[in-house]
Amino acid sequence: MQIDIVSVFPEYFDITGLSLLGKAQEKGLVTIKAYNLRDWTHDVHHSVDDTPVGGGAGMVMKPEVWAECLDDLLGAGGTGRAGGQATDPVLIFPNPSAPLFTQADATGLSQASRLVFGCGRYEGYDARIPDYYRSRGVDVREYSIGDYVLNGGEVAVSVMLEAITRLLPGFMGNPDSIVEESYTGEEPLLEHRQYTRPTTWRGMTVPEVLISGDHQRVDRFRRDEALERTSRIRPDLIGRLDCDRLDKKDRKT
Ligand code: 6GU
Repeated sequence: MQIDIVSVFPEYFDITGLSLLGKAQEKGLVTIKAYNLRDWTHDVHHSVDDTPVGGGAGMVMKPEVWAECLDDLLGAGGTGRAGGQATDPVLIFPNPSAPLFTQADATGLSQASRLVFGCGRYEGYDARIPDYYRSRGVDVREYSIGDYVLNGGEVAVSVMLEAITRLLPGFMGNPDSIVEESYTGEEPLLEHRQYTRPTTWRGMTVPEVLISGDHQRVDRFRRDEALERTSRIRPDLIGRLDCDRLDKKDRKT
């Protein structure tokens, strides 16, 4: 997978060289490049923003600079290839006013061969930028990562990047960690709580069923806990549960 990121603070993405994502790049699973949007400006001030048409506070990112940059990265007509690189780019803009980015989106995007992220700063970017590339047949997505406000898209892109790349085949040391989660991805339940040894610590014991060796009872206990915790902590997720997937014992809880 090839990932290009455009930002006025490309240094933000130096962190992608660390940890598991750094290893994945060494292994050749993914290539990440961060570009400075200001490299596509022509004026002495390298300006990327202007005041909002219609009035209001703050600044809005200009469409011309973004388009020069994205035409270069995506290939001039919008869709296509850049320098014979991977095809089928998905263009992603973080935007606090967009639909929420979910595990299902991460799973879908982990199948793409090329992602291009455009980080907006200030009050946002001109709405015609995503509209233009969409009209040229590019798969354009806009996502928010949660109901709070950040100063710009960089941290949101880091979050999406991590959620997507950890799903790449070969990324995880132990692929089972993803298999178990993809189940929770399909069925949006919070995970059961985890314990390790010692089974008694400072007078606190782990639930007895977990040391029983009875795998059926362990599975039942964990599923009950997942359902109970989800209804209490995230009742909004319970609403999204597929009733056909609940078994008779689930209904009793
Ligand atoms: Cl994607 N961008 C910004 N600036 N703030 C956010 C966000 C994105 N998602 C939540 N808050």
